[in-house]
Amino acid sequence: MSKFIPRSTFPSYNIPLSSFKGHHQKALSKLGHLSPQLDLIIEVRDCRAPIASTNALFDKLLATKRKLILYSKKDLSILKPNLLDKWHAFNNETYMFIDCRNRNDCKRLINTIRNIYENLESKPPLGLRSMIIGMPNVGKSTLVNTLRQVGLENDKASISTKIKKVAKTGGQPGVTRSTSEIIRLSNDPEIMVYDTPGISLPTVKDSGTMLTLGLVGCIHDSFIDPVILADYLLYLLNFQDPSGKLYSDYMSHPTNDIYELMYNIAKHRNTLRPNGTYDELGVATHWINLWKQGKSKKYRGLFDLSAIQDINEENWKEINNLERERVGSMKVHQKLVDSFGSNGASKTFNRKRTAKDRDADMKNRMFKL
Ligand SMILES: Nc1nc2c(ncn2[C@@H]2O[C@H](COP(=O)(O)OP(=O)(O)OP(=O)(O)O)[C@@H](O)[C@H]2O)c(=O)[nH]1
Ligand SMILES: [Mg+2]
Repeated sequence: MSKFIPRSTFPSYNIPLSSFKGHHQKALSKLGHLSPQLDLIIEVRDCRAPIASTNALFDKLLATKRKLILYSKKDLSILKPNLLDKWHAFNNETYMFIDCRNRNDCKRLINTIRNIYENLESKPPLGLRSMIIGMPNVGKSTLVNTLRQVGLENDKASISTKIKKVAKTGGQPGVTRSTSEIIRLSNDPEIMVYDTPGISLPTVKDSGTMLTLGLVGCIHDSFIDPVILADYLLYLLNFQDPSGKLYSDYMSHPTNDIYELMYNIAKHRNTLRPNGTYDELGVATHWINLWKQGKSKKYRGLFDLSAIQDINEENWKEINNLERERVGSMKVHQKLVDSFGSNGASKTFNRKRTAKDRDADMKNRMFKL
């Protein structure tokens, strides 16, 4: 048998490149308005798509803020941490790898935020205010709930009452529709956070990026034809491992033909019709969901082509710069510049003191006297 050669390119299908909605625009404006009052921005990205789930609009809007980057869903990913070390060392950026549902990861994160607070030059009297931002469905609300559970668990005031989940979560993008009220994560020191709706890009750069976002659930299931998405998944898997081992449950040899794979999946699941046909959409969706939801440990994946190719820091920086340039020429960006200036609303790294802060300052001073 001749040696199997995986496809080196994927056809550029005519799929929509935008899933930008009214509530995304609204959330962006809210972000701009709240930004001067924030000490810390927590940006969540999906670590199965570290590049595609980065939203360059945030960089444009929050350029001057202190930022902590989180790569979520680490339990579903095979991304090598040393690749991120390599990329982020370039800009001296702080990042963490987390599972948003894992209490130990959230304890680590709360401690990191506490350290940031302790190292602030002038400590805000009303505690540290942060905001969790990111693309849709990356795990922001799940993170708020777990952080609250671990941040308040030893707190005397809340020890007798059950700490309830405050943010609604769900398997599809767009569960959170508006920016939350401020939520308390810890009392000593006071750490507060805003949960925000996931914000997409007005348009993504190419169909490959859109397909990657589809595979990690950042865009809604109904957006892309499941057979195209299933085929893109097969293309990426063959790229990572041309032996066919990643779908050896269904067939004994590797293939570039999604219909051959789907036929074998249907056969394996006993859903072939007597005439040899099968429900294409159903089988494609089943195949995608195995990976998207990480049905078992063997389905841990990585769906960003550049991350699979292990690109170096120079290339990563170039991709980011090109993306910032592309986003900078968009109408949505122009609107933000008109409202908040070219560096976003914040001219300072630290947050502005509000009337409430000044009031608290005054009380503290009087207390000392
Ligand atoms: N396996 C795994 N699942 C996660 C993780 N974080 C979140 N999830 C799941 O991902 C789904 C989306 O989580 P949400 O917290 O609703 O995501 P979100 O970012 O708030 O989404 P939007 O509000 O739509 O922007 C839920 O089904 C969570 O259970 C994680 O670290 N690992
Ligand atoms: Mg949410």
